[in-house]
Amino acid sequence: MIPKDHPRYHSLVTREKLAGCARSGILSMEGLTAHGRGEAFDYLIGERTTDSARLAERIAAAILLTAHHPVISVNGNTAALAAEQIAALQKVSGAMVEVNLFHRTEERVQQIEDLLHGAGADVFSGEAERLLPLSHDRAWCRREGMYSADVVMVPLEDGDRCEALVKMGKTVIAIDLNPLSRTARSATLTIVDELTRALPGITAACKELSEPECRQLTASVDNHYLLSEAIREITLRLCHAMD
Ligand code: PTJ
Repeated sequence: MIPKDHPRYHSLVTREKLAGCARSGILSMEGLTAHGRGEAFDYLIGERTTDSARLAERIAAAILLTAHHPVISVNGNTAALAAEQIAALQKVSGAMVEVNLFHRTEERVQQIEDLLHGAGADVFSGEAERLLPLSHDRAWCRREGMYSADVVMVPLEDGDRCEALVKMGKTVIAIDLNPLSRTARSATLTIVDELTRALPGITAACKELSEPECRQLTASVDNHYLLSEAIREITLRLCHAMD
């Protein structure tokens, strides 16, 4: 039992939830280590949404709203942490939700799809094919889903699918707390924020942006600037910690 007055209450409750999801198979065991890396970077940015991340969330909303065929790709970590938030973003953005896994088994795909359905998401399922130019199982996706998408959102990604999607000509929105990762650097737009803060931020922006604002934001994408700002925030915090 985690006491409510524990200074790391939120983090401990999240860890407990993820451990349960790992036991039930929704989260891969490797997903626990990915979460640990995310927590470390979240510490470094101060466990808050920075100004540059807030801007990135507004740009992400504009990209989703103006896309022809946007797809939100969901893996085990994303489903375990934020199934309801994925459903909420789908409702306001009109994006398709598709499960895509690195540690893929049919059973895990089904479990994650069921979890998303239960949270209110409309999941695009059906026959997957090995369509992406990758030697691992993230290559499996749906022809009418991610394969034909013009915009793909990839929360908590490993870099090579992100690179492959960009090479295929797609606009890729990453959510990744590590501004140095291959994913962060190869995506069209990277939101350096914790998933459960970033998703409501994008959803809120989807509700409020006007068409001219969307046009202006989509024309302003500068991932290099956003990543530099994230690194600047981390550096500032480290410098203050030494004062
Ligand atoms: O469910 P599967 O089988 O598809 O596997 C998913 C994992 C996460 C295991 C797989 O995609 C993986 O190995 O990812 P990586 O390469 O560890 O990358 C995950 C990235 O997400 C890292 O850069 C972390 O810093 C970052 N991250 C972790 N937790 C969060 C996060 N970013 C935002 N919010 C988080 N909560």
